[in-house]
Amino acid sequence: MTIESAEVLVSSPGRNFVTLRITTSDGVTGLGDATVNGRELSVVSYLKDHVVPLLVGLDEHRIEDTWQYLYRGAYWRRGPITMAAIAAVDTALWDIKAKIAGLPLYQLLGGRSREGLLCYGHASGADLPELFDSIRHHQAEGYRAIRVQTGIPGLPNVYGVASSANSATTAEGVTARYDHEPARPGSKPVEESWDTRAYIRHVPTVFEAVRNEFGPELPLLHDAHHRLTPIQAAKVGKSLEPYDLFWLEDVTPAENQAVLRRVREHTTTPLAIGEVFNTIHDYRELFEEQLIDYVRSPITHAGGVTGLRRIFDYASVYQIKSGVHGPTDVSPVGLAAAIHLGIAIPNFGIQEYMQHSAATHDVFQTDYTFEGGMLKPGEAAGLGVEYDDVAGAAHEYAPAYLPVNRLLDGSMHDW
Ligand code: CS2
Ligand code: MG
Repeated sequence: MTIESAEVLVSSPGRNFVTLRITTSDGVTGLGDATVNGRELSVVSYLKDHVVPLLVGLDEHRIEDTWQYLYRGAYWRRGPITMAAIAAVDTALWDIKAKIAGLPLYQLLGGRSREGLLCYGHASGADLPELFDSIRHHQAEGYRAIRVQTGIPGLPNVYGVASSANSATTAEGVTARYDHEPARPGSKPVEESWDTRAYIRHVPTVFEAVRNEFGPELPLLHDAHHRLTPIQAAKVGKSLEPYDLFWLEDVTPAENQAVLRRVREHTTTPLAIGEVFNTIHDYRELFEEQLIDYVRSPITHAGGVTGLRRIFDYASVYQIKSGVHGPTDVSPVGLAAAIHLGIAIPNFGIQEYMQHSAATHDVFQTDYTFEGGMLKPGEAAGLGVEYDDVAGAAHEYAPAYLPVNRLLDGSMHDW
């Protein structure tokens, strides 16, 4: 058997997704997620123009060799576009291999190491009453760990704060304050403003109020979203120690990882980094110097099952755990793959789970379940995801960009 064809499917049920579907000469199909939020068409072109022509005729069982062929053979290695394309091929081939074996993918990855994956959801609010309402809503949905993001006094709009304007009905038919979808339709990014000093003053007061309202047990997470200098990150981490966070995420931009030495010198708040990383090489310093506690890369952006499993094995040497990125811009295909990998690895930490909309689940039929605050893979052979072409075609692609971020004096800042 060989790879007979590969289709690049673009669909936008409320947000843009790129999906690769590989079909073998025996008619077995596999799916891979290739969605890079705001740069979807770049991956479409990379796949259509430079990957799909190379796949036809290859042995679909040679997953590792195909990964190496696409990584080393490209010459221009790494980066979000290349690695998302490789991820999609890799995930689709694992889907195919598991379907041919007649097993759910996790069985090919070592079988279950746990019953389910502890998840966290995104609670947010422009102010404390809205935030508390959102936390209660997520607890009512079963979440046992919750990310907390709020507005900042004096700033009009801030990353991570959902508005009731973008509420939607989830797959379970629950009308929810829909999780914050950062990509905004339009031909240019919207501009947001930022004031680090206001943020640093405000964020400890938020977690003090949340702990007073919800008690000391609830695992709380927070995303600083790349916006702090090392010493500002150290200050925030230290100021949050009394509130015992599960993790503080993306405290600084990812390029210079050595700066996290400064953060680690000042705070014991656990650190999570890596949702924008896409290869094992991005983590070397962070692992070997124990600069982080959780790895954020998702299947979709880190070279697929093959790429991410290698990263987790490396992390386990340093007692670092998984914290896979699971926003709505990782498609149900990417999420399903993360669930199959997460149920099998020894160093699972937590899985991010923003619920996809009902419209998204019209396109992607899945068999994973969310109950009791845990995601569990289904028992269907492969990933357990089917793509509905008719539903997919009903949602035309429209450009949508992540915002850009400027300081109050107009300087560009990290979003
Ligand atoms: C965020 C993401 O979920 C998170 O931790 O950092 O929502 C991120 O903003 C988006 O995935 C960007 O597309
Ligand atoms: Mg994040």
